[in-house]
Amino acid sequence: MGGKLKEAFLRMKRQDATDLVEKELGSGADPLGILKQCREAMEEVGKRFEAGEFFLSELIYSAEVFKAVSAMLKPSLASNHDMQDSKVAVVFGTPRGDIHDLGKNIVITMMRAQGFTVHDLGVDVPPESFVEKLRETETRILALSALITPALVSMREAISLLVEKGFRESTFVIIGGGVTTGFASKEVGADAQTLNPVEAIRLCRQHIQDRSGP
Ligand code: B12
Repeated sequence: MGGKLKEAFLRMKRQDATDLVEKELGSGADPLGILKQCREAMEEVGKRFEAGEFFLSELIYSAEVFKAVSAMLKPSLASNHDMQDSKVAVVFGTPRGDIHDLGKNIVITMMRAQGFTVHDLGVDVPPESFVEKLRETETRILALSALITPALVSMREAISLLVEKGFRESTFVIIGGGVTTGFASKEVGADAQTLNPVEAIRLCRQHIQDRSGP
């Protein structure tokens, strides 16, 4: 299906994309595999935008195709859980200046399906709001999503504010989103980085287990 699904994204054919996904899900395909293909298709949309072959309208419409597909994937992603873990709470958001949220919303769906409590602050979130939410909810994990390069600076600002307000030691900071890398993670002062939602869930759970001791 890979080629056909990518083609549907690149030609902005929402109906074709949802028909393909419906068929795949019906035949028992792995929803994470389908998600991976959608992400790759969106990357190609981004490349064509960068190359001047696509315009903002194509970015917007591809997001609509992605939203339609992710609405179909969500029930299977949400039932794809191994254990319910109500001990894990996370403050999540896209930092100041960045309004991308498709990937963030997928990760949140999957975390909630695992029983995590997720405080979703949305997009374009100022550093103060992250700190305030961590304080108010006594949450010890901060998850930040970034898709544009300037948002890495906003991530660093948010983490610097954690340091300033005395929350850094007690907070595990995990970052993700297309523009992040392991190198960027070190640069902004985060503890972990991944693009894989399953790995993100594992890292958060691991952190809580390590903190609570044997
Ligand atoms: C769709 C899209 C849009 C949509 C967003 C809609 C929405 N509601 O999110 C719209 C049209 C609004 C948009 C706007 C813009 N965009 Co845009 N956009 C994209 C595009 C094509 C796809 C992004 C996407 O949703 N991918 C699919 C999701 C599922 O992938 P993901 O977010 O990476 O998430 C996965 C993982 O990263 C992970 N994950 C995500 N978050 C987190 C968080 C944590 C903690 C963890 C652990 C994991 C995790 O989980 C997901 C699972 O697969 C990308 C291309 C690309 N290469 O990404 C460009 C792209 C991100 N956009 C870009 C640009 C330039 C813009 C604009 C500035 C364009 C403009 N001239 O106005 C504006 C920015 C506005 C702003 N201030 O933010 C550039 C950024 C370049 C850069 N490095 O700075 C890109 C890379 C395109 C390009 N190649 O030029 N965009």
